[in-house]
Amino acid sequence: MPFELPELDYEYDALEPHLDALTMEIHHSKHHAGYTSKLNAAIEGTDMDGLSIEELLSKHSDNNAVRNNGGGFWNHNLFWSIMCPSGGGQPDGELASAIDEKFGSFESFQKEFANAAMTRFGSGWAWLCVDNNGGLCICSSPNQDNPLMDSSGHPILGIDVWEHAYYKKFGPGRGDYIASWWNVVDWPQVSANYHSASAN
Ligand code: MN3
Repeated sequence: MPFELPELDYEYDALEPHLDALTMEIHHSKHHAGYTSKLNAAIEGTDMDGLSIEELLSKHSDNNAVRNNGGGFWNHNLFWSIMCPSGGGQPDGELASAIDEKFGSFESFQKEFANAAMTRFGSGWAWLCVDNNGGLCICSSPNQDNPLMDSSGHPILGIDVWEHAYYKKFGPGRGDYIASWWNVVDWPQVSANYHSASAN
């Protein structure tokens, strides 16, 4: 079965005014669709056909087409799923406790995460991950790489800092984009990701 571009759970304009509809539409229907079809083309007829996306990323990231397009496929799947129109605020429950324990406070976590996103030179992503010891960690990756590729952690939250994610609305203002993006983060979904990643 080829990989399929996921439907969004909300309309392209649903994250306005924080993320603009045109960027959302192009990002999903062109960029994410492109990674998806190129991933399918890269594995069709090879012995990689039939592997899960996680298996492809952890075992076949030495294949550049799989690395770039499989990474793009997985990363954007996460990205859409951790945003929602009623997002923002702060997490609660065990994720909130884990953030406080690791980073001191939610504000300190936000600062460190935004710094990882700001200092990623060129195109890439910043991540909040569950590491191999079950703790939280922040990191960033170039291009469409992610921590599944070197098995260093499992992302539960990620922000796309490619210019295609923000340039139409924010121009070169990556910091303004990051500040706006916090308003659409779906913390209940991030908490669910935290629990499933911690259970592994
Ligand atoms: Mn993108």
